[in-house]
Amino acid sequence: MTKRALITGVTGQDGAYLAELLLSKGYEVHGIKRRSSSFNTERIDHLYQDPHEQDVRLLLHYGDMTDATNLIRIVQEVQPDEIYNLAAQSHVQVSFETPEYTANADGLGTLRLLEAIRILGLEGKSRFYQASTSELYGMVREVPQRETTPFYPRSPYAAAKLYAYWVTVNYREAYGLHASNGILFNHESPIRGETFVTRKITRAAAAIHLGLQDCLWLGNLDARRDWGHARDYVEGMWRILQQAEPDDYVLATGESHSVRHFVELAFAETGRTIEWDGEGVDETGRCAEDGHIVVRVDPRYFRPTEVDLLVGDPGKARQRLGWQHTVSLTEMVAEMVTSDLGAVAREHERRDRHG
Ligand code: NDP
Ligand code: GDR
Repeated sequence: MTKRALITGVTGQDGAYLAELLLSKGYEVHGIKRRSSSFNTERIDHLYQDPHEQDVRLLLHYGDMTDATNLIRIVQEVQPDEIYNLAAQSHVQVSFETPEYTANADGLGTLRLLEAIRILGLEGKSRFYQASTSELYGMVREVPQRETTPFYPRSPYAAAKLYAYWVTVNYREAYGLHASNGILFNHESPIRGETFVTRKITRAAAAIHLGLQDCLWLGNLDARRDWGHARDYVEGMWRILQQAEPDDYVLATGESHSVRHFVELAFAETGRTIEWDGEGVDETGRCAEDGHIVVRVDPRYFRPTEVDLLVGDPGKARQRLGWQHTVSLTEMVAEMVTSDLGAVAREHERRDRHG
C-alpha cells in the first residue's frame, strides 16, 4: 500500500527537502501551499508533475494555517497516514513585528490541524509531526540543551511554538494521537530563506566576490547557533514518525559556532580573509570604501530579546532513531557559497538583460 503524507509548509526549505525524501521512498505526497500574487513554488518546481499525467505522486492544495475549515477539508480529502506540520511564520525577528499573526499561524494553526484529525476520527490513522524548535530554550538554562531542559521562549515566535509544542503533547496524552515533536536546532541549505543569517551571509559573500555588492550589514555577530544541514534533519523527521510510540526528540549537531565564525567560513570560500578591526556602526551609512571592511553592524538587526547560545544534545535521537547529522558545517558553507555564486550571477545577468 502506498503511504500518503500531508506536508504543511511544502513550499518552504524543509517542506521541499521532505517532499523529495518522501517521494524517493514511494510516498504519495500532498502539500499545502498558500495563494500568493507571485510564484512561491520555486523550491519544489523540480518535483512538480503535471496533474494530467498518470501516477502523479505530488499533489498541491491551496490552504492556510489560519483557516480551519480549509484544513479540515484537506485532511478529509487526503486521509493522510502521516502529517508533517512545517508551516509557520518562521522568522524570529519578524515575529516581533507580527506577533498576533505569528501566534495565529504557528500556535493556533497547530491546534487547528490536531482538531481536524480528531473531528474526522483519524486519531488511529494519521501520525502527526510538529516542527518544534530550539528557540523554545531561549534563555540559557542548561548546556547542551536536551529534551528535559526547561523552556524559556524569548520571542513571540518562540512563545507561539511553545503553545504548539504543548498542545501536541496534550493531544497525544488526551486522545492517544501518534503525535511527536521534533525539537530541531537551526538547519540551513542552499534553499534557506534569504533573510536568515546564514543565507544572507553566503549570498553576500558571493555578491561581494563577484563585485556586485559592497558590504554586508549584520546584527549580533556573537550569537551562537548549532547549525546543521536541512537534508539531514528531514530524514530525522521521517524517522520520528516511523517509531512505534510517539515521543519528542532533539535533532542537533552538538556543535555551536558564532555568527562571526560563519562569516569567516563563508568569505574564506571565496578566498577572502575578514578583518574585524573596522567593525562598528558606520554613522554615514557608507561601507567598504577602502575595500577592506566588508562586514558592518547595524543595530536595526538586533532583537529586543536575543537567544545567545544554542547547542543541542542529539543523544536520544542517536540512540532511539539511529539518527545523526552527516554534513559538517564547513561542507555546508561550501555548498551554500558555491550555489550562491551561481545564483547571484544568474540573477545579475537576468536583471541586465531586462534593463
Ligand atoms: P520556511 O520559512 O522556509 O517555510 C515555512 C513554510 O510555511 C512556507 O512554505 C510558507 O509558505 C508556509 N507558511 C507560512 N505561513 C503559513 C500559513 N499561514 N499557512 C500556510 N502555510 C504557511 O521554514 P523552514 O522550512 O526553515 O522551517 C519549517 C518549519 O520548521 C517551520 O515551522 C519552522 O518554524 C520550523 N523550524 C525551522 C528550523 C530551521 O532552522 N529551519 C529549526 C526549527 C524549527 P510560503 O512559501 O508561501 O511563505
Ligand atoms: P534564528 O535564525 O533566529 O536562530 O531562527 P536567524 O538566522 O534569523 O538568526 C540567527 C542568529 O543570527 C543573528 N543575526 C542575524 N539574523 C538575521 N536574520 N539577520 C541578520 O542580519 C543577523 N545578524 C545577526 C540573530 O540575532 C540570531 O542570533 C531560525 C529560524 O529558522 C526559526 O524558524 C527556527 O525555529 C530557529 O532557527 C531554530
